[in-house]
Amino acid sequence: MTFRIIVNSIKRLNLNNQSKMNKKKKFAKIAQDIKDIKIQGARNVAKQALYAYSLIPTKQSKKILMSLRPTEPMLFNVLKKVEIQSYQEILNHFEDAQQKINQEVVKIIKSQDIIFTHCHSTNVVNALIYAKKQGKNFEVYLTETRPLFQGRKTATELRKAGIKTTMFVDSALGIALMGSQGVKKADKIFLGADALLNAGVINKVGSGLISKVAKLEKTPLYIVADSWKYTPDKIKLEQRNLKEVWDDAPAKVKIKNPAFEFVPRENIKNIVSELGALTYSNFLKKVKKA
Ligand code: RUB
Repeated sequence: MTFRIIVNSIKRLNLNNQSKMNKKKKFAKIAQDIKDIKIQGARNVAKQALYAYSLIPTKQSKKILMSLRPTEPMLFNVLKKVEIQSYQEILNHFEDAQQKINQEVVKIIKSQDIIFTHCHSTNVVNALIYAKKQGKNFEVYLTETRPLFQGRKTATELRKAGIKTTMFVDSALGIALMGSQGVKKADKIFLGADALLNAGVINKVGSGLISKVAKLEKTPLYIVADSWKYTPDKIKLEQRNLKEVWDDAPAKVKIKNPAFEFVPRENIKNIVSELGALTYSNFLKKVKKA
């Protein structure tokens, strides 16, 4: 759905008095920010969409919110759960799940580890900050994550927490993962997830290549993610605005801007969720029961 269609759909929402107008404005702002990736990351998108839905809890508003980010099953799951769970219960889930994830991640990190991450994942960043607070001494390598530079957000948050942080341009990820030019090779990889599927995971573009290098190098790859990102359904991979890549590109230069990439389950050591740090098949068994 393009933004014009979102705005027109919002106009049709049947609201009349002043307080309803304010809610409508807030709703429109959140919907636009999700669409424009000003609100980024699966967890933040789902949380903000839930808040927007609480402002205007109608079928039409749900339809708008569901259309904003096709690669985010947590968004769909939360908007379905809101029919059977209260707003507060769902919010509590986000916090409880993060705390359980933190407990698992702290067990995985060993002293002096170099941990590689990519893009910005709230589940990953929060867990790393928790590990640091628990006295774990480790270093993080991360990528810039072009074209939107989410790596800068990750680096800023990690440094604020006093974590030793080194940023690499995206195309230097081989140097960070394999070690060369005086750079020590990363010991572990922590990636977030947008979607946890039966065959593997979807995360920021680059994650598929990172997982292949991880396999070659025998570097354990952990997916750190809330289990509410699971879906048995087929998920569409978002293609983003080409202007993000090159605003004034010469005519006829073809540009591709895929936002996400598939990571096959064979390349993943564990899914670290609130259900525990589990192999892929054990995670699927548990999540299907849950
Ligand atoms: C963000 C991204 C993150 C996941 C998980 O992509 O790929 O790794 O969404 O994030 P974008 P979280 O910035 O394009 O949305 O752990 O915050 O749910």
